[in-house]
Amino acid sequence: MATKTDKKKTAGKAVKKATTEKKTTPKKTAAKAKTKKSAVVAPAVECTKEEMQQAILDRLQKGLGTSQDKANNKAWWNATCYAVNELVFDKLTKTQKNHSGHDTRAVNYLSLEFLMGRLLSNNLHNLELFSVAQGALKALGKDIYDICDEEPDMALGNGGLGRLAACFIDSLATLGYPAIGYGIHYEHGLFAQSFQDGRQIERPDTWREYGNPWEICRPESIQHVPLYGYVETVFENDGQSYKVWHPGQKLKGVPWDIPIVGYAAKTVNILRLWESRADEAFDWDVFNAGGYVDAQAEKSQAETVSKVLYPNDSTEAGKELRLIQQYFFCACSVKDIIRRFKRANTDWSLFAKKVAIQLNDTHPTIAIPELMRILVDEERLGWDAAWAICQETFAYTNHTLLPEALEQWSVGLFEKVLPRHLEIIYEINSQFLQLVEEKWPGDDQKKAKLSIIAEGDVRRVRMANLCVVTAYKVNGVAAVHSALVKTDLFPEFHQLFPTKLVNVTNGITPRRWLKACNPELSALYDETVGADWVVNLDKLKDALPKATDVAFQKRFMDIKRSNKVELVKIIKELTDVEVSADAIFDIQIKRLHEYKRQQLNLLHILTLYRRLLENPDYDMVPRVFLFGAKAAPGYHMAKQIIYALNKIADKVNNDKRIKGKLKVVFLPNYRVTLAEKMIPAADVSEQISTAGLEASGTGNMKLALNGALTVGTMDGANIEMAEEIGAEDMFIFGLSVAEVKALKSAGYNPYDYYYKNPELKAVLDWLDSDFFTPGKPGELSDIKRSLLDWGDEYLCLADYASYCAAHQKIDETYRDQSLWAEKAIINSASMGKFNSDRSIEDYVANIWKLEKFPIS
Ligand code: NBG
Repeated sequence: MATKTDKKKTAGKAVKKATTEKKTTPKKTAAKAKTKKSAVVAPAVECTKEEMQQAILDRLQKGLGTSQDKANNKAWWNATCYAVNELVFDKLTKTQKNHSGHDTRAVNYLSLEFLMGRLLSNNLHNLELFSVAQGALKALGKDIYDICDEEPDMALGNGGLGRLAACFIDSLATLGYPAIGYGIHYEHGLFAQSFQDGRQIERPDTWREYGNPWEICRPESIQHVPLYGYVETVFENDGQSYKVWHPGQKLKGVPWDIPIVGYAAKTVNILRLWESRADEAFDWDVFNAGGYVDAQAEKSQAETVSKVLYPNDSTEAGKELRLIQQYFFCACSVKDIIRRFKRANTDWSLFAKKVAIQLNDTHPTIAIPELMRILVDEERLGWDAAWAICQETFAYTNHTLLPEALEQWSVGLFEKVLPRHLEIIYEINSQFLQLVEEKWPGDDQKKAKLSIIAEGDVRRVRMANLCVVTAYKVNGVAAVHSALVKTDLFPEFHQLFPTKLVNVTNGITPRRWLKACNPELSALYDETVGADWVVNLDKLKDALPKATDVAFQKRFMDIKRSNKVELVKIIKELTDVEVSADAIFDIQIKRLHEYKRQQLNLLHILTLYRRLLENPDYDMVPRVFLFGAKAAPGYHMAKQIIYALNKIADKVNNDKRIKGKLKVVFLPNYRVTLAEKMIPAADVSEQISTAGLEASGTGNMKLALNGALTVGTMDGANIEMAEEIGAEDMFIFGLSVAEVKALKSAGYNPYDYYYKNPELKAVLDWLDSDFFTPGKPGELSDIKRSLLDWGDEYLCLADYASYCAAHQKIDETYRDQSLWAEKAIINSASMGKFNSDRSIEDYVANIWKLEKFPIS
């Protein structure tokens, strides 16, 4: 039998090479939890343990050509996935038939990122077959958690934006809405992270190196994508003209479908991911006439287009490829949408009634001129009719106010890659500027500011402006963010289109972020409020009266503790650091970015460390600071912060003088699967962005739902969380959005804080020494410089004192275990609003106007 050897081998490897995909499932916790059948929904799929067992064995033998005694865990995982697929595909076919039979209106969610994580456990939970599969595998001598641990994460996204897309498609399917997610079938998702002497090392992610059992290739729906070339104006006999784009190159888009199983499996939608290949139908004559680039280079470029997910905050390099990637994706998706529309319709005036296209950030903006191009040049609809369709079809979600994240492409690049699209954008812009002229006659400044084309040394296409001009609705992702979109980002657009800008507060799927990742708490809620909280998260409120019930508090905190014990093991395996489950687990998990202020957390850690060194008896509840974050490979300061935290961790964790009161752990290769282990074990959730800069945050919701208390600024969704929970049950600190603005406009000088606060000065000066980097003084000085000489753009020093005070309060509160438990329960039970089902219902009511079509 391969089991034991397999386990040992993997565990051995893991200690040596801390960052390989790890066995991270909290087995004991999960096994202890009773997986109760939902009381309100009938079993989604009929399948007995024996049938499941047989299906797995069949797949093992007939599908994978191996046998029970030879198969390793990877094969068992594959066989289990295929067995589950048989049930899923049946529902998928029924759903698709149902939707096309009714010619339903559907939303097409266009996103360059889908951060799906693992699918097996999620699909089993949504089919309500987790315990059936668990039993079946057990009977075959296998532990379901070991088997689930074989699955590589589908990490086709960077962070919150991609994970939001994944939560949304889960909710759309759960609610029974016709929807299709469109994305890219990246060969390599977000890089795998490891640390070498504390520094981040990136390795390619290989999620589908040995195939992916969840995906189905659909060669019958291949699309062809033109690029480069030139545009010809053709005149007809009646003097009318039309445009023909003669491309210099063509790509082929191959679709891979991944079934998205809604909870209780009433609907199985699809996520369609496009893979790029060289197009054999390439027009060599035209190409030769244009004579642009070397043919070989083009072939390999064709395959490069879907090769890698671009990390956020990347540099200039790869701009052309990134633009091509976006266009490739949009062209395939728009053509596919049209193909589906044409299956049942011939009348273009029905298009916007059948089709809603949601643009997830500006990344898929080129879908707008692409639809215009098809309607005007190919369908010959006439500009006005085509434009009317576009304006009724597209909606756009803005996810950030950070100027560097609002995409702009140089006109020159556009002209080279997408000459016809540039013409179309010019025409859209010229008509739009007439509107601006009508509203603000003679105001050239307004025109310059609102124009889709930014003038300057290098003229640029502003993708966000193109979105706002076109879309029928534009939404921000939390109330404060949407308000700032109106007042700060697009104030003139708001004047021009007063009903266009709206808010849809983000949410998270309770299926993955409570039911699957925290089985014990899930079971406690089943028992306390009824099992339908999974589809109606507001139900958790019924547990609020129990917040002061001592017996309930004990159960709630026992679960927290057992989750912490599991995380302690994972920490040991991944980093070899020993931590105690009695300490406060204080967790910051999110992309590494200066506006998210991991460096503020760092300053506070140094503050505690100094206090402990000055007085080893310093009275504090032992604290473990845990981090998980990837830095964009080209983002120097983010990488420095990782390095500094790792160096500080080395020192702190090995300093006997502080008697284990402080530990710092940076877990490598943060990803959905690791989040699923860290979140249930968190006591404190760090949501400490500079007010006004975190559009929403969604980790904040996941952590609170699992009973962590938030230390946070009044930013993003924290504000709405405070409304739901009550600010007194969170640790709110720091400047508000208004105060940030006031301080910045009054002229912020970080030195004022440095000289006035001796503790702050001491920890900053510490970074100049070689205390954390023996023999290499100055290695961490960049961080100090960025916080002083370079202006501390994100106001860490201004918020430092109040952040430390909030942490002091955390320490005091935690000493009263009953009070802490009460607050933890209140936090968790108040998260009903932040359910992605609610977000989707908001989108449906205010933007998409869909009808539900679950399979009966
Ligand atoms: C991110 C924001 C988060 C937000 C997610 C999802 C981008 C560009 N934006 O605050 O930073 O929660 O989007 O809306 O990744």
